[in-house]
Amino acid sequence: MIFKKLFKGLIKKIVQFLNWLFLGKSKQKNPPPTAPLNPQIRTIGDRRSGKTTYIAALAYWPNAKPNSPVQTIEAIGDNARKLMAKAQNILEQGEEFQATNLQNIDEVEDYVLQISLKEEFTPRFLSSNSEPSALTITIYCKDYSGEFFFDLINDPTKDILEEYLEDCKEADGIILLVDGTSFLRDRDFARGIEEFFRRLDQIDETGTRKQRRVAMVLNKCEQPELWIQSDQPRQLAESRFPKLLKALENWEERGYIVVDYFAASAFGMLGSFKLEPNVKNIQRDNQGVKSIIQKPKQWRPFGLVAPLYWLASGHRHPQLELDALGVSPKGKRQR
Ligand SMILES: Nc1nc2c(ncn2[C@@H]2O[C@H](COP(=O)(O)OP(=O)(O)OP(=O)(O)O)[C@@H](O)[C@H]2O)c(=O)[nH]1
Ligand SMILES: [Mg+2]
Repeated sequence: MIFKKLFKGLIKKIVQFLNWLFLGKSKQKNPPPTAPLNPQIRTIGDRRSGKTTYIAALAYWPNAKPNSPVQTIEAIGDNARKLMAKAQNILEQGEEFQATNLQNIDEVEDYVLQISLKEEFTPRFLSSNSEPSALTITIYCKDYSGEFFFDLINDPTKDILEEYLEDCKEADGIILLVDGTSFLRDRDFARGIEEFFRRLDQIDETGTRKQRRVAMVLNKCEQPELWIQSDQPRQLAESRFPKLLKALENWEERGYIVVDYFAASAFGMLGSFKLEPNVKNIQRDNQGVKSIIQKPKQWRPFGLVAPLYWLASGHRHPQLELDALGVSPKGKRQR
């Protein structure tokens, strides 16, 4: 018994040490963060891309794996707690959220979430001292209506868009959430993102510029055609949304944004060896797929934290992404 405990303790220390060592040295696209880990984030994306569900699933964080790098996700304040309750009362009952309305910017829901990583998964360069210590990231996140993005594409002169764009000016990071099955909309999305950054750039010109991080998140990656490539999010984005990717990378080349790619599913997979999507698809068209959870008791989202970690720190967290992916339906070990 005592040996078993000692052995477990030793293994934990080794994992801690390796993470501390290697997470600090993993290949990174961006320089280390200088800002505190409390970014202002806006979620944009087409109607039905899954923005509200994504934030709700994060706030609720059901059935976390015991070996996940994430210790806890805490919903802070009334808004986030109400959303968490909705995740329980709506999503977990096998229903879906109503579409979010385009409204006056002051009425847009603003959620605060506190994400804590376990000490052994906190990279050395983010520890405040030389000892490993647990990391907490506080996210301030606004859930825009997809109508905002739709109008940027189809009705860009609408007055209310200017309010939203002014509000985006405050953002440190942007989640561009894309329903991975809606690839027929690639051209439209590229136009929308072009319009978005062109106008944001004009607004920025009048004040101080900041280089924002943009996480393009391919959502609904439990769908088999996406799941098989979800360990390579950039390639997935390039093969499905080449025009959107090019538009993003053009802005990146101009030094205006830093972009990176992620794969996620708010509903996740079922099973532990032979995995299958934990969803019932209720509608499919060129706008993407509408689904509900198939087995709510086994609801476990994947890939939701990795983009937020990157937005906050500027570094990818390999284990948060591994945690997301596990084993593919083909039994292929990911990454
Ligand atoms: N398959 C699948 N469906 C999802 C996922 N996340 C959300 N959905 C479904 O996608 C549809 C739209 O979800 P919402 O969260 O309301 O999307 P939204 O982007 O907030 O939509 P708007 O408020 O209209 O902009 C619903 O049918 C959800 O149940 C996911 O990870 N996988
Ligand atoms: Mg919504």
